[in-house]
Amino acid sequence: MIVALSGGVGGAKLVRGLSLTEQPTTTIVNTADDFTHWGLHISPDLDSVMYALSDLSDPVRGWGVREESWNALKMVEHYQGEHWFQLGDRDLATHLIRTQCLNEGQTLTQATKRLCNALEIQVNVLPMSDDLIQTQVETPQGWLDFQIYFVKECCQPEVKSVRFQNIEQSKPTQDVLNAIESASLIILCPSNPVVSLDPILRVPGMEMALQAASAPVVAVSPLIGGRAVKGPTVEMLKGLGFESSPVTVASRYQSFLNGFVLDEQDQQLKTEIENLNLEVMTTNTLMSSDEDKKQLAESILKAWL
Ligand code: FO1
Repeated sequence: MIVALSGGVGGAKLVRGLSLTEQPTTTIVNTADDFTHWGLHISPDLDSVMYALSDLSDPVRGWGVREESWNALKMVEHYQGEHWFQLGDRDLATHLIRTQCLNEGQTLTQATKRLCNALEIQVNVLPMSDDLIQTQVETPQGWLDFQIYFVKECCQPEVKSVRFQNIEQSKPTQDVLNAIESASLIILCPSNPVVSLDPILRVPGMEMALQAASAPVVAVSPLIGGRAVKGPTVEMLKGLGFESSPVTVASRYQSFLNGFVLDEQDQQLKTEIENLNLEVMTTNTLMSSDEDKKQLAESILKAWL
């Protein structure tokens, strides 16, 4: 079993690549971006992973469902309701069913299973925790809930620090711990290290589980030639006082990491990362097409499985 730790859009691409190799895969997904909107429980990263795996993702936006219509959103706007977060009509059904499951007393893991079964997804998609954990970002305007910072404020405010509300009281699910224990390879997807992978790693017990895992643990760089493919990774690392470099990312994971995948554009950093006692592979990590996604997944499996 391959286990992939993933955030939203970028991570979901590699999870899709893994699914195309037909190796049995479990993905553990960040849920600290979750929030309540229009009374519904939205899990943006679970949504992105589910839509990528069921081939429903909108290829331009990267999030949400393709061939979407926006009638509900227009009607909400007509009522002068909150319309800064764009929920399309097809996407809305996901949040309605998820919220209904949760209101009936199901866990987020059970609700996710129900959605994934209906979408005929073969990958086992697991929320990192069934407890509610919420990312907040400290900016010059004060602490902002993550989606306010990310969507409403378009990632414009400077990031001074980040916190994950309720994380100390949370725990990983038994499904997550079992997956890590029985994995034959664990992959950290090229997701934002600050707000996508860090919440997964900071759930109490997660780093210990990774250190104890018998499988090799490898991370894919979220940076290519000094830039993130999408999202505010560079700005966040800099705002927190780190150098925005794959070396920073590899160092963060060093206590449990065995290997690192570096984009070929960053070849010059290979020795520096090898000096962290990591086995480094350089390859194309930009995943534009399904072919790229599968190719990256296959090279990782070839090197470490
Ligand atoms: N991202 C946006 O930039 N604007 C949106 O209006 C938006 C709506 C949205 C609805 C459902 C969903 O699952 C995701 C959505 N996203 C939107 C993406 C998402 O909020 C972020 O990409 C992640 O939270 C960061 O990983």
